[in-house]
This record gives sequence, structure tokens and C-alpha cells, in this order.
Amino acid sequence: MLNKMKLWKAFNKEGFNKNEFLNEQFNDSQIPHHVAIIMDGNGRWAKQRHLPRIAGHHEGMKVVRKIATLASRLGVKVLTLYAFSTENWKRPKHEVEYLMKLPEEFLGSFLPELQAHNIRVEMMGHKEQIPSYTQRAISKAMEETKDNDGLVLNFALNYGSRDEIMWAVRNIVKDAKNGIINEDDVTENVFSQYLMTKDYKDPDLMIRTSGELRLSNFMLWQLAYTEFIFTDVLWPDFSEEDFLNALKEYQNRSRRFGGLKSEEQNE
Ligand code: V07
Repeated sequence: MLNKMKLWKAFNKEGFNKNEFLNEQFNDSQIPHHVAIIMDGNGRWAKQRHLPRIAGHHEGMKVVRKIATLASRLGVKVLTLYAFSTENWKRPKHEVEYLMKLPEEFLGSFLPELQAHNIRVEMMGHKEQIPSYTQRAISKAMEETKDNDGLVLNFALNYGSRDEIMWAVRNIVKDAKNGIINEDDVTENVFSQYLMTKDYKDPDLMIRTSGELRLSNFMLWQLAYTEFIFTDVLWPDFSEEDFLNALKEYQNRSRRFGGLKSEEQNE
């Protein structure tokens, strides 16, 4: 279990003021297990600086490293990042090509650091359409980190939630035809086992940067009870402090599963 001093050590590196931090009454027992992030605003960040969109994507990649190592130090167990959606193929060819080179670059630079932090790399999304060099870099990282039992850094890449749900339905129909399951077996828990997130708990917290108030086909099933935090900060500007503030906001909200807090249920 994390204590305040350990948490302080995690933040000390990032230049936080110690007294300010300890006075914040950060609740170390309520670190979300699973955090999901829609990393939006990379293009807008670049435009503001009269740079090409790909410059924003590159800057965004560096923020992935920063937030992943911080989440790991804080004791978050799963961090799911929306890196590339099934809709993103419609973007200009040169932009798609650039994006598909980012996993290789990211892992080439940061895999040793991920190892040092005991982070396990995972991916969810259909691999078939992804270029082979991208697939190879990710498979290598997954293989080399498979025994790490710290943070799971789960990249949603060529991921779309409706596509995921549709494939779950298809596979259930197939298993039903083959006599592997019956109609009555299809419960919420069983359905979840047909999704790409079957190994993880549902996210406790979803953060979307850059001011857009939409889900954009991201984890529609899994986010049913999740706390949402939307911030105007663009992803390349998203700092450790912004992440900490999101966690504090999460801790301040009373979580309501379908209406009543557990303490209120018998009132
Ligand atoms: C991408 C940087 C972050 C902002 C959002 C879009 C651009 C890291 C990865 C990645 C993916 C898989 C992996 C290791 C790293 C990545 C894409 C885009 C397609 F195993 N950042 N990043 N992949 N961006």
C-alpha cells in the first residue's frame, strides 16, 4: 500500500512543492485501479505553433511516457490510452504513415525505461491492418515485458468500441452454434469475456483532453459506471500536475453505482 511519503517521492522528481503536496490531503488509498485516456488535441497544439500536425503527435508521444511512468509510480494498475481509432484511417495518408511509425519510435526510446518501472505493454485493436513493422515492434515489447507485474500500459490501436462489441456478438453466435454456450449463459459477465478488455476491470476514471465532450467510440460498454473528467488542456500540454488534479477530482466525487452509494442503500 502506498503511503504519503512514497507518493511524495513520486512527485518530488517532477518539482512539486512538498508542503503544498502534503497539505492537499491526497488520499493514497483511493488510487484508481484502471485509468483510460482519450489523448486529444495534438493537431490543435501544432496548429497553435504553426507546426505540422505530426509535430503535435510527436510531442504527444513524449507525454505518454511521462504519464505512464507517473501512473506506475502512483500504483495505478491499468492505463489504457486511445492511440489510434478505427476512424483514424480516414486521415491524410502521410499522417497515418507517421502515426504508424510512432509505436516503433516510442518503444525504441523508452522500452528500457518501461522495463525499469516493471511496466507491461499490451495492445487492444485489430492487428491485421497495422503495418508489419509496427506489429513487430509492439509484439517484441509485449513479449519482453510479459512477466512484468506492475502497471499494464494498454494501447488502444486500430480500436473502435462498436467494432469490438460487434465481434463479441459474432463470436457468441459462433460459440452458440458450436454448442459451447447457451442463450441462458449470456450474462453481462460472460459478455465482458468476449471483449478485448476481458483481462482488465472496467476503468474507474476516464480522462479526455482538449475540451471535446464526446466518447468517440471509446470503450462504450466498459465506461458504464466510470467517472469522466474532461479538461481543456491539449494532450501535448498535459502535465503531471494535470494528472494529479484529475485523480484528486476523482477522489472527491462520490461514486454511485446505479443510483445509491453503498452507505445510503438501506436508508
Ligand atoms: C501515438 C502519441 C500520443 C498522442 C496520440 C496520438 C499519437 C504512443 C504510441 C504507442 C503505441 C503502441 C505501443 C507503444 C507506443 C502511439 C500511435 C500514436 C498510433 F506499443 N504514442 N502513440 N501510437 N501518438
